[in-house]
Amino acid sequence: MLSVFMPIAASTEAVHTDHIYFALLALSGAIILLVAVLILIFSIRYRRGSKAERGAMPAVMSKQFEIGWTSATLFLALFIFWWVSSTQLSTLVPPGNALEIHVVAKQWMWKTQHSNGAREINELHVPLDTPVRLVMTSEDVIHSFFVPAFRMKKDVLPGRYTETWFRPTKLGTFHLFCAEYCGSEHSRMIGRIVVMQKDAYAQWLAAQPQSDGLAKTGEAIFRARGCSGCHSEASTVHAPDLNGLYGRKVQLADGRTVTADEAYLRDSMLMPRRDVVAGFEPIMPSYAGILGDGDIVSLTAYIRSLSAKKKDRP
Ligand code: HEC
Ligand SMILES: [Cu+2]
Repeated sequence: MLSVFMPIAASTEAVHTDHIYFALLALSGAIILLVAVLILIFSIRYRRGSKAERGAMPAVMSKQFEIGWTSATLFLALFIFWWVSSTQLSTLVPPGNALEIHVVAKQWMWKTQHSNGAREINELHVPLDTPVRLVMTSEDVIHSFFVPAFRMKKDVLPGRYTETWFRPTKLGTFHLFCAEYCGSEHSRMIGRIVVMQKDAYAQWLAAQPQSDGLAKTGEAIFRARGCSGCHSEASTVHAPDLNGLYGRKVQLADGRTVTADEAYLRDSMLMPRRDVVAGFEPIMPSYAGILGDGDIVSLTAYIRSLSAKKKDRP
């Protein structure tokens, strides 16, 4: 029934958003109805010439009554605030196991890239029931990634990375629109999201021509930002070898042992003083404010790929 009025709801977020939407609609409807009915009753009861009582307020309209309904509405408003903001905030924090997809918008197309490097234009294939995290940026002007079936809209900005995520709950093909006016062909900046069964997605992904993946981008940043100056085998600086680092246990100078996961790699780049590796001087500069989120994602993929290569070696 609802699908007559609303686009199909094809993600967990869409269902939550619709609950809020219909609850607010029902609440506003009830208030409008109450006010309209009271207006009607009063305008009949107190019409000119009627004999209705027009003296002081009846005793039920006491101070307690005023305080009661004022605080009841206050708490209702606070509840709505809590409900909506907790739902909205959850879109900011993707689950840790989310599939990562890079999106680049430009006049006038969407370019998407999967973690193995497979690229698509104006299309995005994703597996069912899997959290998908989008890391997005623009090559020119502001665009906005809008998928009505997921109730998802996020601006895509030049020179900055924005992130969002969704968990598709229905198989099928869904519209992707640009929701920020971005030039003469804005209205034609349309794509589609194809939600597939997990195994069908795996097959589809394996069949795509490989191209430069995140790791490759990360490698370029690794050189451009001077990481390789210290961390390469040829370097004269005493810095740890990053080959095989990912997933390994690392002994730190202060005696702790940590596992080199994504968070550790990220902290190593942004706060190198916090986890100094045993046997090394804390000479690595902090890259906070220098590396964007997307750079860190690519560098992490690159460091991860160094582990993979190591394993492949005979
Ligand atoms: C000036 C030399 C220097 C530069 C430049 C440098 N590093 Fe480091 N890096 C070090 C040293 C020395 C350590 C070990 C001490 C520590 O943990 O701070 C280290 C530690 C690390 C670690 C933890 C290694 C482990 O075995 O646990 C990572 C990851 C890392 N660096 C990545 C990077 C990345 C990525 C860049 C570029 C964005 C970079 N480094 C730039 C010198 C450098
Ligand atoms: Cu656009």
